[in-house]
Amino acid sequence: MIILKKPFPLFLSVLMLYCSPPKETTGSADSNKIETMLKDDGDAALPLERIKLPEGFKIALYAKVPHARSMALGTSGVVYVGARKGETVHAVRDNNGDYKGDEVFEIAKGLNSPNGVAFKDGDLYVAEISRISKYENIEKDLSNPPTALVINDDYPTEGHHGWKYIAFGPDGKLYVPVGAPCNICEPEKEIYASITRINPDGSGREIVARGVRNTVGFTWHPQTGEMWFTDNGRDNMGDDMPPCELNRLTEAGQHFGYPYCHGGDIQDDEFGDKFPCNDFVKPVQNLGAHVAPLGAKFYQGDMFPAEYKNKIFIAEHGSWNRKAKSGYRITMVTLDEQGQALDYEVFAEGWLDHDSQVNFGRPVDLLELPDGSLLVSDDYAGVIYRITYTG
Ligand SMILES: [Ca+2]
Repeated sequence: MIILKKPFPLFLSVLMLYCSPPKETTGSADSNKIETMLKDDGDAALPLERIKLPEGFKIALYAKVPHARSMALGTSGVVYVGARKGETVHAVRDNNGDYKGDEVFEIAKGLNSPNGVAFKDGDLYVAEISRISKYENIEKDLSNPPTALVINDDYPTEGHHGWKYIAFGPDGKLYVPVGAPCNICEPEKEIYASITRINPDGSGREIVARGVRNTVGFTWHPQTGEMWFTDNGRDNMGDDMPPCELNRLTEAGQHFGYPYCHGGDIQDDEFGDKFPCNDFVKPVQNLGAHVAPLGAKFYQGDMFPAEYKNKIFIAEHGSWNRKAKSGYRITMVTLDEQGQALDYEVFAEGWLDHDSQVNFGRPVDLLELPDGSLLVSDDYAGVIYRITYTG
């Protein structure tokens, strides 16, 4: 596809010759800003017209951020962005309120898969593979970020499922998952395949969920305060087995089945004989096999039509080893008053072209802005999108 760029108006070009040069906005020796590259025609760099949304919704680019993974919102509207493959945590600032990021800052560099970011009381928390750090009073000066304070460096060091999503719960504790260090195995230490929580100072670690293969996205129900999380199903049981999962934690210490049982009633072909599936908490909703569900958020805003409120949106990053790719989309699950799933449907798709099997992006995390629009990070394209409803 040929992308036509708008010609730069001649009179502006001439004008610029006689004005002082534009202020430096790209990275330089004394700056931690990177080039954001968002221009009026910036959306043309990606084929956003291929993304199908329900009628009345629109998608646009919000920012370009290398390896954009988990997102957290600061008090002043700054969006913090973690990275799994990169080594840098970024912050995006929209200076003029037009819902496009104007400046992207490198907040912390040289980290070990800093996938997780969380924000609380003015401080930024970053999770690497085995370490949680805090950047105090981060918004005082994004161009001169503070030194990291390590609050906990006692998490396992395995890279396999070691990258972390983190978030603060309504109890004020920081929730930190620990994936299984394998595709399928019965780990010796109880911390693997769990979700833990710690105090904001890193102390008091306890396990709150077990039997979780690899959750890379969780949130809390706005009314019940219960934790909901996605889980990525195991590989090598076929293209359509087992399903990935959307789960709900109603009591600390619950076990969600891994490695014995998948999707509520599928016994694992290696470990399934050890315990019956009924010993474990079943998913609220089985998701597609290999779709790789990551970020999950209940929609709380007023921008989208009323029927979207309290639905849970899920970013499906997409399969990596399925014959025909699956996922690469945003789905949503409709729930009844008791939190039972009524429907699992596609909200946004088109990052993957099913005919050619080529994808131009992979959704990772979701973040609702105060105006009710929804940000979507994409670590494949290295961007953040913003979805709005305009009717
Ligand atoms: Ca802006």
